[in-house]
Amino acid sequence: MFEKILIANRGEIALRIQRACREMGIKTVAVHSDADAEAKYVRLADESVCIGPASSTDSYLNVPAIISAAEVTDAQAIHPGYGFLSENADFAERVEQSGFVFIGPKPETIRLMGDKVSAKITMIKTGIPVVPGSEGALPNDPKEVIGIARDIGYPVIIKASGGGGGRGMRVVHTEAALVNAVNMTKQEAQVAFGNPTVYMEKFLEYPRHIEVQVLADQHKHAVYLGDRDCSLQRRHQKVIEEAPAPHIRPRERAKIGEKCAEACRKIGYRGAGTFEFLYENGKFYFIEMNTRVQVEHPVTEMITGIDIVKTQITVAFGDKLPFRQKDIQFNGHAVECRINAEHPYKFTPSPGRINTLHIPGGPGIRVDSHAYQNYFVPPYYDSLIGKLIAHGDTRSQALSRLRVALSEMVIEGIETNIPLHRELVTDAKFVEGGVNIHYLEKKLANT
Ligand code: MV4
Repeated sequence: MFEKILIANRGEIALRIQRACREMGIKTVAVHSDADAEAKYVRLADESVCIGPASSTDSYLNVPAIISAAEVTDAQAIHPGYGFLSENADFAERVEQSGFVFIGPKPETIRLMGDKVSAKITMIKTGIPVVPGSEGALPNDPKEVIGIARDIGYPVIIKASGGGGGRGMRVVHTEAALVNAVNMTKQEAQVAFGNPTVYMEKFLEYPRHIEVQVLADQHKHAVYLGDRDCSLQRRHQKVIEEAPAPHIRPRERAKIGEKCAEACRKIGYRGAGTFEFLYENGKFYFIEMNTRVQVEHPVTEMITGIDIVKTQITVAFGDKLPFRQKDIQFNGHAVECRINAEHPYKFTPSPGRINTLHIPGGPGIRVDSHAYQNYFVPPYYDSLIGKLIAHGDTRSQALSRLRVALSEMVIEGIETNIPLHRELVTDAKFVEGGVNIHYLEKKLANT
């Protein structure tokens, strides 16, 4: 196994990756900005290297500084976490060219999935169901574009191939608005992503966001770890996630899961991955694939007992997956609340010092957080300060445990979204399960 891994990230995920390494007897190198010099995961790491000033551009996105840190500390592999450089194919390539292992898929796979048109074409070829649409880049000829939209039927959505995660999209309701909308989206895409390519899909009005977690090794083995429902979101930021997705029959889960695992085998996927789907009227429609570990990975870990981060490391080393699909059992239900340093209803960031911190516990409760009493939440990065995850034999038990845990949890000195979570976990529609992607924003607009 690797003897030393550099963790190219910060916050709760840096601590999460470090815990996996320490459990495996692997030494860790933390890299950090000036603003994170005092962080818990920096102190707990075997070694640490300051890679630049507070601004992410100069530190956590500073590729030469990260590679140099790996060189001077003699690390063998780099774990990118999520966000920052985690889905940057050029970074993965530089890591490999410098003689280190990138803990993730091959650079060409990251590049393939980063381009949403090539990702979608790839998935069509492997038999994954996709949203009906242009099935490739839109042509330049406006007449052809109008014809494609007529075939699909309005409303349609125009998406930038270089976008993803909600960036570079435009919904079009009428033919009169189409050509202008396509041109606007192209221009914006050129500015934002340096790539004017756009594609068209049927706009699904009330879908759920359901994603499938996969793990694959470089020996063509791949498994699915079931699904997660991440529909409760605001402005493309997930707020609560859960596994499994409510009201999906086991047969249906196995069918879409097996398709995802099969797609991994066909494309030679390596590592952890997530297939994102929209789910409407009983059907799954692929939209994007994420090639990183995700924020919400713990809910899948809780229901499968599989450590996704440890598995990422073993398959990056070249080991075979230590289990087959038949070995994977889904046990109960898990729900995660993202705890953010922000105003619970205005959503304005609330950095500053945490002067009181009480972390909940008890059966089925897991808290992934780098925060501690007197920790200063820096203003430079995203506002996630931790995740509260509750597991139970049933969804109802997981929610009961989550309610108790939220009632015990105290964070003072900064504002957090804990009061919002306390409301959401008693919301009648959420408790029923299966709300669509617009539910939270509509609820917030009405209160
Ligand atoms: C869509 C859609 C409806 N129809 N595509 C937003 C994020 C990006 N991953 C894809 N997104 C969407 N694509 C079609 N054909 C609605 C969304 C969407 C959304 C998707 C998942 C979770 C939250 C969302 C919020 C608004 C819009």
